[in-house]
Amino acid sequence: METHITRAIIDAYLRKLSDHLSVDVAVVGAGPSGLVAAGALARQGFRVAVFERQLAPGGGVWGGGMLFNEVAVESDVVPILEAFGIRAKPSGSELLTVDSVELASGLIFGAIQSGATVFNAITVDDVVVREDRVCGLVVNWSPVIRLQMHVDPVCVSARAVLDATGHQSEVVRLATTKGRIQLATESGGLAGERSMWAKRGEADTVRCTGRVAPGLYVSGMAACQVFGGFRMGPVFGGMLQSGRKVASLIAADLRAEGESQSTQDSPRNSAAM
Ligand code: 48F
Repeated sequence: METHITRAIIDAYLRKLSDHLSVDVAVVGAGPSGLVAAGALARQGFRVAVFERQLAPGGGVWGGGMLFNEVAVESDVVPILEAFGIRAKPSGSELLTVDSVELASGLIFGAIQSGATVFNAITVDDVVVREDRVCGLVVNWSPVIRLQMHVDPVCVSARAVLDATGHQSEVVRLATTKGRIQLATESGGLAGERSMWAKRGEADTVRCTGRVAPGLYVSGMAACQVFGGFRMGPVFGGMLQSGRKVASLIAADLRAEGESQSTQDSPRNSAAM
């Protein structure tokens, strides 16, 4: 019995990992923006893997504001919440509140049910860059990195990489430092997140969301870090909208690439060559 349990787990995990060594979209960070993006892309039929450093996906959602486990959202994100089966309550102002445990667990469950695969306790440690395009990730077990064990990582290739790592924008940092990638920002580098201004921050999160280099996209607080947006604290509407926006940008880019690839591969073009 014990051997069967172990074999079942190992076989299932290795199958899952092996099925995601080459994906359409690799999402780094299972916070709110990454999970909404992962769910939306998976629903459209893209192969999506989410890599999350922590054991528990959910990012900064669980703790609400200062461990009061409720978060605020604007009413225009109710349709996004409803798509995940998450309920919002009136607050007595124009804002609604959501139980942060319901929000985190609902986003995780919804993303997975939509077809995204979440790999927890895995840290993205580096990027793979070819001809100035980010085309993959270097990953290792989080405990290996935390304990500074001298163990080489492995690689995953991706047509698009989404940095949804929150305030540190870790993937973009790696792309600029080790990958020597020039960013689509004014300076070519990170502009840096600005201090708290909830209303501006909410709008900035969505405005800053997008493609930052070939193959590399940013959402959520990582987008504010890269393009210099304000922070907003425990109000999450901008994060959810950011996830939805980046999913539609990535989907459009991948479809356009797919079409140009199939035009290049078409028999008519081959004959012309
Ligand atoms: O920070 P986080 O929740 O991302 P977000 O979508 O949302 C931000 C809000 O939670 C909050 C806020 C509210 O409005 O400002 O902060 O921008 O989640 C980021 C996730 O990325 C993981 C990290 O553990 C967290 O769960 N992460 C960060 N770096 C790495 C990583 C890495 N190198 N590899 C894997 N996961």
